[in-house]
Amino acid sequence: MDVDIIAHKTIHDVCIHEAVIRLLRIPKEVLEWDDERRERFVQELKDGKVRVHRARIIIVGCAGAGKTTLVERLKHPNNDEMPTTTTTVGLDVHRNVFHVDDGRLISMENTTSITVSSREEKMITLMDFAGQSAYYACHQVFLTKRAIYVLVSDMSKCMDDKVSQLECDTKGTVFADWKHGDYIRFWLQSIRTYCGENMPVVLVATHKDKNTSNENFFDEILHSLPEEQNLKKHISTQRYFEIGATPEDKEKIFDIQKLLLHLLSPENGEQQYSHWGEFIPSFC
Ligand SMILES: Nc1nc2c(ncn2[C@@H]2O[C@H](COP(=O)(O)OP(=O)(O)OP(=O)(O)O)[C@@H](O)[C@H]2O)c(=O)[nH]1
Ligand SMILES: [Mg+2]
Repeated sequence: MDVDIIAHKTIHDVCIHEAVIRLLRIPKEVLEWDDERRERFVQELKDGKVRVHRARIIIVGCAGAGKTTLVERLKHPNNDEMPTTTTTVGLDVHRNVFHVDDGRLISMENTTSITVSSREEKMITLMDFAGQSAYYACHQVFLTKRAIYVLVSDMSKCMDDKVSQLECDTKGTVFADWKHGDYIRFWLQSIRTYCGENMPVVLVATHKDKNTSNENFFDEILHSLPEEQNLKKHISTQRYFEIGATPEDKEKIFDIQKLLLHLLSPENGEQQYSHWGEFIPSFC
C-alpha cells in the first residue's frame, strides 16, 4: 500500500485512511492534520523512515494507595524486601526506565549495556503521579492517548470509606469529603475524557496483606461505578491484580509486567497502543 493515499484528506474517506495508517504503522495523529502537513509528512517519510518503540506507562490513584511502591517493585521485581517510599511531590518521571528485550521488561537500573539514545532500542518511560489532590489540576496536562494507564487502589479500604484529609491534603478543598470510590471514578472519568472510551486501564489493588474482610474488591469497584458514564468498560478482571507487602507476591509483579507488555503489542486486538513500532521520518 502506498503512503501517498493519506496525503490529501479530500480524496479518500477517513475509514480508508485509518486502514492505511494501521497497515503502514504510521502515527494516527496524521489524520488530524491539514493537507499541507500531510503532504509534507508523506514526502519526509519517502525520504527516509525509522521504526521506533517508545511507550509511556502512567500510574494514577489516590494518595497512599501504593503507586510509588508498585513502581519500585516493577523496577526491582526480584527484591524480597518492600521498598521504602515517601509521598510523591507533583510527578516523578522515570525516563526510559525499562528496556524491552526478548519479550521481557528489563529494568535499566540493572543494565549498563543499552544505549538509550539508539533509535532501535525498545524503551518504556514510567510516570508516577502524586496522589495528593493539590496536584490534580496539572496532572490532566499529561493524560494522553499515547500511554498505558495503571490505576492503583488500596483494597483494605471500602469504596465508601472517607479518604484521610491528612493523607490526601484535602482540607478546605473540594476533595475534602471524597471517599475512596470517588478517586477511582475521578481517574476513570479523566482517562475517558482525555483518552477516549476504549482506553483499557490496568487495575492494581494493593494492601492485600491488610485486607481482612473484602473478598471481592473488583466487584465492589464495579458496582460503585455509575452506569450512565460507561466507566465499567475501562476495567476488566483480565487486567486486575491484587498484591500485598509480601515476597510471595513477586510472581504477581511479573504478571503485571507481562500484561503491560501484552498491551503494547499492536497485534493484540483489545489494546489501544498502536504507537509501539510505528514508522516516523528518520530526521525526527
Ligand atoms: N501493608 C502494605 N503497605 C503498602 C502496600 N503498598 C504500599 N504500602 C505502603 O503504603 C504507604 C504509601 O505507599 P506509596 O507507594 O508511597 O503510596 P503512593 O500511592 O505513591 O502515595 P502518594 O505518592 O502520596 O500519592 C507506604 O508506607 C508503603 O510502604 C501494600 O501492599 N501493603
Ligand atoms: Mg507516590
